Amino acid sequence: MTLAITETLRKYFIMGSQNCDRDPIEILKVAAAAGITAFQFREKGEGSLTGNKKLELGKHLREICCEHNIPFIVNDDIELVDLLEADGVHVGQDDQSVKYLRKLFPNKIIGLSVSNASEVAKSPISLVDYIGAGPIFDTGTKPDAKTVVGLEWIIALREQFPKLPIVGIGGISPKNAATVIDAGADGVSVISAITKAENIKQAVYSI
Ligand code: 3NM
Repeated sequence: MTLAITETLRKYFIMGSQNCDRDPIEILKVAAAAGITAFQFREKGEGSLTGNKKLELGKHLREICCEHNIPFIVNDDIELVDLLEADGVHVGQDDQSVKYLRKLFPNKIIGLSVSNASEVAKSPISLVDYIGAGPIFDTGTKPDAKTVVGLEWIIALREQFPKLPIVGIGGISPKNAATVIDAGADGVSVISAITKAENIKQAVYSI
């Protein structure tokens, strides 16, 4: 059964090997069995794999998502989208343009990060399937994260786009995930809340 995109966003786990002090394959296996609703392969930044090693890890992670019927989304890397037959691609403001991606992938999920009103103004929002809004809270995971936008950013986006699928990102944990949903997001994206959790299963249940 295929979930609606809003349901797909509810527990959206993002990970690359650089986020893990355990085997990423084992982390994803536990998270997938525990009920994440989407996965993004984000092999990016300091310590990340490249080339064949990146591809090989991607293949393992893709396979786990197939087994659990979880959408597999690739961060930014178009070549990998094709090679791994990903369900979608997520880009930031400085990555490939959404217009180009939509031409390339008419039927895949396309997600775009937006952190402020001027980014929204210059983005072709009607071409994306969802937007990632953040950083909602302080995050130690992305060194170049933009200024914290708070729950107000979710509230503002929801007001401007009543029907647009929105997922919050940045510093989201079991302690604050409900506030992000209450503010109007369809779901939460997390990295460290799962990769660094002592009990991954519990973390997935609680976000
Ligand atoms: N993008 P954690 S914040 C990948 O604001 C990413 O667009 C962000 O990691 C944005 O869940 C972020 O560990 C890091 O805080 C999220």
